[in-house]
Amino acid sequence: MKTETDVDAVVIGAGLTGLYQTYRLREMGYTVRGIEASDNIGGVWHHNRYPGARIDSESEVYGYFWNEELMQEFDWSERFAAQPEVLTYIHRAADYMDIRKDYMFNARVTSAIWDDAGGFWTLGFEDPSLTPIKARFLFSALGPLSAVQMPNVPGIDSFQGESYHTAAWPRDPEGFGPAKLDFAGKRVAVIGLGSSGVQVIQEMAKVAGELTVFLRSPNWCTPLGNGPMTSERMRHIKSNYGEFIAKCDASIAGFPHEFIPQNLFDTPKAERDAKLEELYHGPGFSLWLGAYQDVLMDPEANRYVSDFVAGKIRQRVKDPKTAEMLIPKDHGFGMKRVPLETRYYEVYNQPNVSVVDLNATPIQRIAPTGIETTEALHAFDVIIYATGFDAIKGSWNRIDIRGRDGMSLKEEWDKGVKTYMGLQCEGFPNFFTLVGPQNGATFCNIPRCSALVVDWLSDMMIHAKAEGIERIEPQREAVESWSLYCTKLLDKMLLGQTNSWFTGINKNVAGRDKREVLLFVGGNPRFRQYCDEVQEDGYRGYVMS
Ligand code: N01
Repeated sequence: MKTETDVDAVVIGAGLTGLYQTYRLREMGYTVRGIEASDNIGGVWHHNRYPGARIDSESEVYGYFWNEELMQEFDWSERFAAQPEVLTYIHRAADYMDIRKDYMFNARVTSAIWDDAGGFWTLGFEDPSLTPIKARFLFSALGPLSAVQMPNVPGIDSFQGESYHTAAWPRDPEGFGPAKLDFAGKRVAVIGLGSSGVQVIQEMAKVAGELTVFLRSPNWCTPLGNGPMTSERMRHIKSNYGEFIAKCDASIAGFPHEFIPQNLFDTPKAERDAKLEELYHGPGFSLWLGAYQDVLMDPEANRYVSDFVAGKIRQRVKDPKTAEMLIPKDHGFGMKRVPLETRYYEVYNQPNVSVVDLNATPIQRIAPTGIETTEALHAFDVIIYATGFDAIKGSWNRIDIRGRDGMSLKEEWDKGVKTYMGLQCEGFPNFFTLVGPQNGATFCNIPRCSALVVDWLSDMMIHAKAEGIERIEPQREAVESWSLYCTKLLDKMLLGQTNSWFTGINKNVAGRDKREVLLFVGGNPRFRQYCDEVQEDGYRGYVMS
């Protein structure tokens, strides 16, 4: 017998994706409750407030393209907006959706249990004073990069100075940016050289008395190309938003960059070198996502571009030994997420900046006064952990999610992730993983691509409402076939053969040392086409009752 629920649907997460999904469900006439662990909206932009945090997407394509009014109203001040402005944008979007009233804040979900007989989910909370909620449908918009990960070194709590993780940075109580912390003249350590590390290093180098970078794996970084957004350019964007959207939607990852439809070595050397030079200095991911079509697939073409970028690092970093340390040796250009930078490499020419090579002298422990490597105890006033996330699966693994017969999502995913369209897993009815493993939005410009997924799922929910459908789950064959499709696509890409969060590797998390197929790398157009075909085919691969 059907059990009454508190609400039709729950959406976990108040980031860009969760807010929009909640809004769409409400507007379709579902009763919906948004649930957020934090005290406010914004998701990663609420938490990642470290100095220097900004988007690597062009500002105008980082947002809700469905909201024409907001697009026409909002003026971005920089080509690549800084974190406080992105969060301001999200708050303005929330005003438009009048969405805060639909959310519970300070409510960390710790369990989600499916009742197969009653056909509903029960969500339990960390805070025992919160009453569990029953919902027919569960949408998880947890964020693939939100489960904060500390390094697995002993002694972290023993440190007597200040310490911060980039993704859990203290907030300005009066604004949307970071707390006003004073690093002037201090001895600051940064561990981690991903996108967060690169950005925070650039800022710390300006103020710290001594900045020490603890380097384990350097990344290939290219210039961001930031600058003020002139009112003329903003006007141009507003009058031509349609073209910007079309360009993003035609590209593999939802950015305004397209691969050159030509192989690198088919282009005369002088021409290709000039092109690489132009792309290197181009905005955003110009070189990563806008170079020759074979660079991310053909090892030789990739080596050529890697050598080109290595040459840039050697030019920009004066000390040859330091330059060599900063050139990746374990992967080629673009096989991992490319951090974008602004005078990052020049930081290493400053007298107040030094590097500790952790490959030569690994960290032994965090000591009360600093960081102890196999070589020395380095004393600090501040340690900044830019050590990233338990990416993609981690956000879901931190909740006890149990489907039919008590099946644990984490245990299933430990055996190997399998999904249908990155949206549903077998044995977990009415449960949707937005921007989750193997979803088209995860290897994409997330606000744009996740909104497309939310729209698609919302069509499915409209259909469900019209047809009185109360249970949606994927067929086993559909799951097998989607997961195989993801595997085949990833196999063609060099990034599939590289250890990184893209492929599920995390040296800080036990059991995360084997590569996995967590991404759909077929590109946004192909994912959308697949979605359209499934829909036209009466939601092929989904069992609805
Ligand atoms: O995290 P990361 P992130 N000892 O995982 C090192 C998005 N993002 O927060 O590779 C020493 O990339 C680790 O070294 P290794 C973006 O998608 C976007 O920087 O494990 N070092 C690595 O260098 C990005 O890709 C934006 O050897 C340790 C670093 O920490 C994603 O978030 C800005 C260590 C972690 O790098 C994640 O970026 C920021 C240890 N024990 C983030 N543990 C923008 O849009 C880890 N490391 C601009």
